[in-house]
Amino acid sequence: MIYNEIKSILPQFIFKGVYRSAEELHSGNVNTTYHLVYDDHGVRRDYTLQRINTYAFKDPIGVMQNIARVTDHLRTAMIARGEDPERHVLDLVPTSSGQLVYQDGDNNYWRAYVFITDAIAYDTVDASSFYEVGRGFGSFQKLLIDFPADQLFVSIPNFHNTYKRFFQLMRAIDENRAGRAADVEEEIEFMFEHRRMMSSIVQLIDRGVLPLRVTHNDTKSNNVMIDRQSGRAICIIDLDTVMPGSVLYDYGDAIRFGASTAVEDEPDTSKIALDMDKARAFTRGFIEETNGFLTREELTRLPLGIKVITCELAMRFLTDYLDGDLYFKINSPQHNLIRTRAQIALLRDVERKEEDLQKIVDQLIG
Ligand code: GN1
Ligand code: MG
Repeated sequence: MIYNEIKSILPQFIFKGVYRSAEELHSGNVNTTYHLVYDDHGVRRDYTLQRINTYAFKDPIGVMQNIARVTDHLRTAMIARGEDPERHVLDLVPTSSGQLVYQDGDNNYWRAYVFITDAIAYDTVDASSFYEVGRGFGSFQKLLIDFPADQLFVSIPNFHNTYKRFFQLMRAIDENRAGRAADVEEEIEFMFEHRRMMSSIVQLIDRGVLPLRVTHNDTKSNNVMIDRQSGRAICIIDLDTVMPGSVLYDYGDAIRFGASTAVEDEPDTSKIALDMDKARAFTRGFIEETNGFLTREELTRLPLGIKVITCELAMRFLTDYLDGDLYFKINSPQHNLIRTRAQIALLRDVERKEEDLQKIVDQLIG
């Protein structure tokens, strides 16, 4: 029962009112998330409680300090623009001892937020909401433009360093911990064929062609809350991987996830393609918000982000499959392999549509 998993944690946070119910939310692949409902003298209070995955995040306190700094900055920036930050910026609930995170006796780290009510996070998103998602991530970037990047702790080193991730795959093949390497020769071959392409953003950053900015680094459509009433993007969530990075990854990851015709772990790869209407809708929203400050070098290369990030994720899933599923949560022994194959199928379609994607971007940036 869910209550038993969390009952000793609940009193550690300053939740208002009396506990009523909890359900687990299953959309994340890394952390474990619960939606809590409290009753505060007849007023309903909703909260999010999360157990941070410490295999992925080695320093949860550093992660939480980043989130506190970033949300403070967003709040101040919104107030300065005359906007109301309530429901628009993640609101951390402190622990009873005033900390950002609670460490339990089993070395688990927990954190809590005010749950954003009357809003929805889409796992599959239609074109008009995806336009909003584009605006949301674009404006997030805009609000953080003057955030001092050197104050950010690097929550996962080399997170989008696809060049290094390739060598992690090599290591996993070599170690073959789960005895699965012989079953995935085709997928390994695919990664070798894409080796140069996948390192191209890292190289452009190294050469100074692309700048580092404060980026979100996990721009799935379900990390943007859309207001149920207005249909507008209101709040960017999941700030765990806010770090210095390239905007190409944020753009690319959003398209990879939101413009696919199938879910990220679709077993039937014949159903997987890139939906160009959705890609166009997101790109329009994103460019509307960012056209004033992204460089020409960044804007024109946005489509490269889709290829690189799709390949990177295929490789991360494959690496985890070879390691015996240590990183991503799985719901079947083949889950990481299914995810790998789905990403490869998507990348093949992105490659087919590359020129059209470039046209969309070129038209919108004018
Ligand atoms: C993980 O758990 P979630 O959904 O926030 C992962 C992302 C992947 C994503 C794929 C910290 O995100 O990098 O793109 O799964 N997060 C981390 O669904 O590794
Ligand atoms: Mg995430």
